[in-house]
Amino acid sequence: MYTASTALLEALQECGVSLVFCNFGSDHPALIEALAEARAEERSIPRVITCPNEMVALSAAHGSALVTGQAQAVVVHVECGTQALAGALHNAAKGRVPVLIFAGRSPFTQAGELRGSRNEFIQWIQDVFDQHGIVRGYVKYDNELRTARNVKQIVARAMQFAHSDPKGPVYLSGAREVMEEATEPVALDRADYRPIAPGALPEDGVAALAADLIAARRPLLVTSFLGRTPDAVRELVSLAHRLGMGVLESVPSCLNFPANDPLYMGNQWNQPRQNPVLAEADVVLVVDSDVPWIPTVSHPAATARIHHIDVDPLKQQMPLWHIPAQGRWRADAATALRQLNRHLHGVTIDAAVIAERHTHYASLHATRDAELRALEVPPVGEITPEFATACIRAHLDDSTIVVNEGISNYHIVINHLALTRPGSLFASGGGSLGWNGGAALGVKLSRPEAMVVAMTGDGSYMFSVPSTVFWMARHYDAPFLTLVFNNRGWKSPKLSALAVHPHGYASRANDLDVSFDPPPDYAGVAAAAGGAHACTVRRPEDMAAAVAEAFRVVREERRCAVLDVWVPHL
Ligand SMILES: Cc1ncc(C[n+]2csc(CCOP(=O)(O)OP(=O)(O)O)c2C)c(N)n1
Ligand SMILES: [Mg+2]
Repeated sequence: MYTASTALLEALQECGVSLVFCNFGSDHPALIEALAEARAEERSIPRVITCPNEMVALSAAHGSALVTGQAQAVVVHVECGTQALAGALHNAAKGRVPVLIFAGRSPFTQAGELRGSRNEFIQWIQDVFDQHGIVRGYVKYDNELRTARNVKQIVARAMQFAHSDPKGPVYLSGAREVMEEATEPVALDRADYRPIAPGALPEDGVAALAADLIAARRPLLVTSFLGRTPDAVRELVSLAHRLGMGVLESVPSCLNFPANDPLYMGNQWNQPRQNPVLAEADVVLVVDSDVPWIPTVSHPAATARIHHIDVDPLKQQMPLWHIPAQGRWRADAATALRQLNRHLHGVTIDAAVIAERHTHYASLHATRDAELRALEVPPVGEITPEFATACIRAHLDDSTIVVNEGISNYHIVINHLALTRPGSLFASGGGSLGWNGGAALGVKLSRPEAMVVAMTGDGSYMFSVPSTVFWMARHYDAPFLTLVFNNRGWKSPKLSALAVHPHGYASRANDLDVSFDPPPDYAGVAAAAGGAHACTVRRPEDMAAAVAEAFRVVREERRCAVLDVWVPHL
């Protein structure tokens, strides 16, 4: 039988999907039948990954897309499976990550009129008026498959949306009767459905921007996610070196610039302080950033000239957003930076001016570097997050990919891993916690040769549904290492409260309802769920051996390892 479901599988395969993260239900008999048929006939289909939790499924597709650029597929159960995607959908949307979500729908006939008609009580309960309304605020495109005849065309169009800038999730649904419908195969040329080509700067924009950067005394580039395209990092390194331009990251969600480059000026997270490098810059080029600075705590000088290049400069998903900028362009970062580099080839720049800029930034870089390294000395008593992160750094190799959900230790992970390779670090780009486990799985499934490390807060570890994550990691042979910064609770809501009410009742209270004392055995959960190597570390002197053993287990035994690292209480 060639049904709408056969066509769906064929379309996914032809659109480059290699992984389908599935959480099945009564809406999927046709799909399950089509999968079994394809396997019986030895037809090539995407690999099905069974996901006992939908948020993990979508986080895994997210992780996979970060390292491949390819949207994978997530299959969920009607409206309640759609709801269970939970905050993972927020993360994919805010992180501008391509993914195709397919949900079934309750049958629309109840008297056996069509194959797939209602035959289970739950199909009345799960019939809702606006299934797509659950996700519409978070997807770039949604559509219902209404006939088997154009399933492939609609999947290809949805993929075109997902893969065109700004990228993001798309959502399709299909009722049981439609997914059972027989049809004729349709040949589809994927080349007809290419995504929109990356945007470039207009010619006058290139010249004006280059002139301003050359004329500046202290040019500075601020970015959060241009490194999503590794080519953009290489272009940025060339541009920064040609101009003697500093690079400052703001809440980076990937590696944007090598941490060991003398022009790297570090990163700003939620620290409540004016960033001195930002204050000093007279020309600021913002490239791909949702929050280049937080105006109430840190901002450029009022006299600074600001330019903004972004894949989404209007920030179309954000009701309130503004930065003052003289120039604004919607462009792909790699393309725009390449244009600037090419333009500068033909321009003479005063070498002494550039040399002075290099010297200035190199000196700031060296000072920052020394300060960071001083924080890594083995502590006495309790393990510091800085020391713990430096212990991880000692074991990284050229294949390592880190997913960062460190929360109040977010910037510490970045500062003390000090990574240099484009594509070696990712955060969700969103704000819904519990991404790390699924994301690490998705990265490992798509990059089996990589050593994958998840760095997570204890709260975020619990949000990530570890029972599902570690069962999947063992079942699909996708081992990775997790370090839990165990500060016994949610430090961030406490910091938020004290920032607004520094001298209020909360500042004097013993209990702010954010502690987990005594905490669960985080590593034990992973061991029970998926045979992970479990280790709790409370003393600095035990760290080195514990980390070495965890890396060995992941690399040699191909088992997950969870290091529950006790850092100072929140
Ligand atoms: C799904 C979700 N629920 C709640 C929050 C609010 N929130 C932000 S940070 C945080 C604490 C996270 O705890 P942990 O991972 O231990 O990090 P810590 O703040 O302790 O460093 C919470 C609950 C959120 N961002 N996302
Ligand atoms: Mg915590």
